[in-house]
Order: sequence, then C-alpha cells, then structure tokens
Amino acid sequence: MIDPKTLSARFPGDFLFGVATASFQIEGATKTDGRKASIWDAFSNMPGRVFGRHNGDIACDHYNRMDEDLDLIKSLGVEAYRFSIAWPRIIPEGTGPINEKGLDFYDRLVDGLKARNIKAYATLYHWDLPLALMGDGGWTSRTTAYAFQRYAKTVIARIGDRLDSVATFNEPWCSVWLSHLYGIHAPGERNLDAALHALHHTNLAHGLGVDVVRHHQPNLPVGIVLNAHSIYPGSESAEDMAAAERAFEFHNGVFFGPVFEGKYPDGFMSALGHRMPEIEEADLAIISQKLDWWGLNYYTPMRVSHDATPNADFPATVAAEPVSDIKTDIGWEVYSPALANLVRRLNSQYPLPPCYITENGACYNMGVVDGQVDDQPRLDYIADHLSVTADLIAEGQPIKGYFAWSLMDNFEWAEGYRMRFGIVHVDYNTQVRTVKKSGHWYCELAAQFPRQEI
Ligand code: GCO
Repeated sequence: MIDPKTLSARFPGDFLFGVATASFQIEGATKTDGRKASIWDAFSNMPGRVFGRHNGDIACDHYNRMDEDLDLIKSLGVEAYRFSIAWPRIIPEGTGPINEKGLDFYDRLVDGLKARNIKAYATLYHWDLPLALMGDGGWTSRTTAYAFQRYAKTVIARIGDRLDSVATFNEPWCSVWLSHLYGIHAPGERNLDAALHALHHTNLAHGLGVDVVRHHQPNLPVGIVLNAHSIYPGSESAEDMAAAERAFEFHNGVFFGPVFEGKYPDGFMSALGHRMPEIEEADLAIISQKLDWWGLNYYTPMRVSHDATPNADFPATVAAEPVSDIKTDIGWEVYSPALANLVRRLNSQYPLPPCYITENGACYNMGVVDGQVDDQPRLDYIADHLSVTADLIAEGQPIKGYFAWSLMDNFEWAEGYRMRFGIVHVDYNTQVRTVKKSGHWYCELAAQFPRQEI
C-alpha cells in the first residue's frame, strides 16, 4: 500500500486535495421547496432507462442532511469541496420565475463551507436541465444557451461572492454525445443531427456563462470541466491509427478546439460541418474567452479501431479490446499511464490554462462488514493515479489539485445505485455514512497539507 506520507512528499505544498459530488446524484428532495422536474427525473421514471428504475427522489438525502455532510467533509480534512447547483431549484421552469428557496439552499451550503474553512468549487451545470426546457428542444435549441446565461447570472449574483472557483459545465461530452447520440443519458436521444445541435449550443452556453462571471465577479476563477478521452488505436495499422486521430477530434477536439482555439477541428468540420446548426459570427469568440483553469475528469482509456462499415458516420470507429485485464466493478479498464499520456498530449496541442483533476476514482461495490468497508482496490486506484499525477507535476505539467470522485456513494446515472464510487459508504435504507478504508487513507494524505484557518 502506498504510504500517504511518502506520496504527499511528491506534491508541492500548495497542491489542493478535495472531494466532489453533483446535485442530482446526492440531493434527493426533488419536489421540495419549489424544485421542479429535470430531464433526469423524467428519464429515470421511464422504464428501461436506469437500472432497476432507480431515481433521484431520495438519493443521499443530502438536501436534508447538508450540515452533517459538511461536517463529514470537514472530518476528512480536505481543502475543497466540488459540488454542483441544480438549475431546477433556482429557475424551476428553466426560464421564468426565480425560486428564492432554491437559492437559499446554496447560500447555506457556501456559508457552511466557509464556516468550516473549506473552499467552494461550484459547477453550474451537471446535467439536471429543467424538464420544461425540453418543450423548446432542450440543448438542441439555441434558446437553451440563453436560458443558461440567465440562470448563471442568477446564481453568480447571489453566491458568487463566496465561491472560490466556478465551472460552467461538467463533462459536456456526456450531456452532448452520451445523451443525444448514444442515448444512454437523459434525454436519451440517438440522433447525430440532434447531437451536433446540442454540441454547439452547449459550447455557446459555456461562453455565455464565462461572460456572466467576468461581468459580475471578475475575480472569481472560471473554468470548464472536460472528461477528455485518452485514446489509443486498437492496433498499429495505419487505418487504426487514423481512426484514433478521428476519434480524438470527435471526442476531445469538438470541445477543446472551440474553447481554447476558437475553432472546431478541421476533419470533424469537413465530415459533419454541413450538419451543424448555424454558427453565428460572434459565437466562437464568445466560446473561446480565456479561462483561468480547466478541469480534467479521468477514469479509463478509450481504445478504438477503424470501422469499415460503408458510409459509417464520422469518426467511423468501433471499440477495441482493453490491454489491461484489471477492471473496476463497472467494467472500466484500469490503466493509469493513459492519464499521463492524455495530459501531455492536451498540453502540447492546446494553449491550456492550469489544470485541476476535478474527478478521478473507481467503482467498487463492497459493503460494510463489522462497521468497516475494506475497499483496498479503490485505495490502490487512487494512489496509483495520484502517483502518475505527481510524476506529471515533476515534469512540469501544470496540475494544481485533485478531487476524489466521489465524497460518497450516490446515484450513478444510468446505473442507478448499484454502482458505488464513494470514499464514504452510504446505506440507502438508513442513510448512515461510513468512511471507507480509501476515505481514511485520503484523509491521512490531506492531513499532510496543513492549512491556515481563515
Ligand atoms: C461525471 C460524473 C459523475 C459520475 C462519475 C462516474 O462527471 O461523469 O461527474 O457524475 O458519477 O464520472 O461515472
């Protein structure tokens, strides 16, 4: 087992350790204090979408247990908490009236963090789009980007003064491709044209969100969280290597390009540009405003081969076999060199600001035995990826912090509650939280970075 003290010595003294969650995954109380339905409420209530037809009605009941959960974070000794704000609590119908009670909840949350000397890293959009916006087409409609802008402004005006950092979007790859092309996440669409529209409107909304922060809280660091894919060809054949490059454009380039270079990738545009929605003249300038940081969510590599099917849509790839037979309980290959590879490539290709690893962690489903959760494989996974992170910092890659995903077991989207990523176990019958072995280890690591009380 990697000793936390030895590992900590490989990080700079100002490196930030945190834990992360997302609103829909933990809050529950979906009908409380004026909140209305999100696309995830609707999606999880349809048969066949989410494992066991699980939904977010109760989740970790965090909405009602916020103070205890903040005490839990404090007890872990981490410096920062990354959470997301539920748009359907703030503007329950997406546009229209603002719900003061929703704002009050996050007001208490940020004050609770300040009172405990924990930094607040907020995300504005972690996939819980107000359901009413589907009446206009959801993310496929340009109007949703402007609805997001107003929502962002409402949040920043109310709590922006007490945030330490803000992200516009979490993993647009998921809310665009996984949600509109692959049909796995809400709204469950499987249509390339819909997905291309969602892509540009999400990127535009990001840019409009950055604008809001720059105008209303100019000193608040703003960024975006991307689940960039570390892509490997299934073989060294020229065809598979070319397939991997196309996949890089499709899965990474369509976000990194507009956000950091002000353009969509060339190969992608020549293949699919004619199916994109209208890109108005100022759009790319809005999307590519300078950011203070970016967040990387990394779990597993993506391996692809050339898809020889005639007329296959760009990027024309199929999944290739994993190289490591070590997998987590959700079936994801464990392969930490892919993290190093990814960070190096992204920093050499794009002019990126400093990076935080905003999510990393592993799914292992072991439960409580005699009051303890022995999740050694999760501990090993985190230690291994932190060790790679330390190497990257040593070679000069600008990585400023690391957030474990997740603070606690929670609603794992299409997998419902059966897949557990927490460093704290949640018993969904009693809502009892039990710090796992990985959580105790992480706490010892964080303790090596003593902080001043503010
Ligand atoms: C994400 C997520 C989390 C997931 C995690 C594990 O951004 O993908 O923030 O919501 O739970 O990635 O799949």
